[in-house]
Amino acid sequence: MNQEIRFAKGVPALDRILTLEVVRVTERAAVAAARLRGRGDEAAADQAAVNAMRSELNRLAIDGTVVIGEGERDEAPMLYIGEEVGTRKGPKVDIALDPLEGTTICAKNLPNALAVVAIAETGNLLNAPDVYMDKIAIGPGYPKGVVDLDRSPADNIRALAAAKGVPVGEIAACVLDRPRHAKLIDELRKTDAAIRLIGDGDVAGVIHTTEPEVTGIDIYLGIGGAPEGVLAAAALRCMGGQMQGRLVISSDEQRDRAKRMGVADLRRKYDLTDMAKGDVLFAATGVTDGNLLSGVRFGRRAITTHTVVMRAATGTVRWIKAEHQDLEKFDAT
Ligand code: VTB
Repeated sequence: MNQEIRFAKGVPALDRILTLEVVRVTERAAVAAARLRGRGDEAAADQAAVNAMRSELNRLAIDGTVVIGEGERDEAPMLYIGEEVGTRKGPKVDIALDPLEGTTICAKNLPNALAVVAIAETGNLLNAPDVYMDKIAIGPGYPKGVVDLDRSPADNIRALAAAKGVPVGEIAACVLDRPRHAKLIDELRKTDAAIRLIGDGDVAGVIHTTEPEVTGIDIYLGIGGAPEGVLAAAALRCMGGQMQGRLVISSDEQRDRAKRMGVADLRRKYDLTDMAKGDVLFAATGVTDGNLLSGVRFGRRAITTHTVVMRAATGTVRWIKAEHQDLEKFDAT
């Protein structure tokens, strides 16, 4: 699969060893966040995850630049956009990350909080500003273009049901539970589709479309963060599926920010490869229990983590359940 990516320059695009090394980065962030699950303190959990992810990233043999991170340099002291990470002895890569995707989920100990990282060759990840993005995503196995951001939600649901060969009432859509989605939810309900309303965590929401038999989700729709859109696109590039996104710019300040980050056409409809091109690695470790990944377990003798790690060039998806018996490694910086 995807031979043209793998051998584009006669050598594998990304070092395959990285595929396994990157697991430690999300594992460590997830463990740090999980220690603060259910404490009602979003900021503390996020900070713990950021610290842990950063120190582990700096051990990776990469010459990395954060392109999707914790924010712009003046607002985020660590893992800000433009921060250079890794040992600097290794391939030049761009990194999209979210040490704790779903800070509120973690603070409330609800399902599907994740620690997430995506790595691609320099220039291959969309440098999305921290604004909203309108998104639509489905899993693999459907004809290209079966759904489209520019069609009505009802048309999309009907087309998806027809392609899946099921009645519309058996299609389930995942939507962020926000007042801005009142009209979308109303239109979806009129089609008879089932809606799963989620509080946060649309990276997980998009990923869930790739395994509808396990997650019960066929399609993700609605407006969430643009950085989360790029992370989700990186995951779908590896797992298969279709996704489109369009920035939602609601102020002059946001427009200027987007322009500064190199977005020429603010109304552009991005597809998967516009958001994550070439070879891409993606890893996510469960912080809280979720539909595809279990959360971190603190046992008497070991800490158990559950991670999915995958690579676009080969389409290999690995589910790694790790038992960490050397508990001190999680305390060292
Ligand atoms: C979503 C959600 C994230 O931001 O992208 C959301 O998936 C969008 O922002 O987990 P609003 O909360 O303003 O709707 C998160 O909640 C993360 O911040």
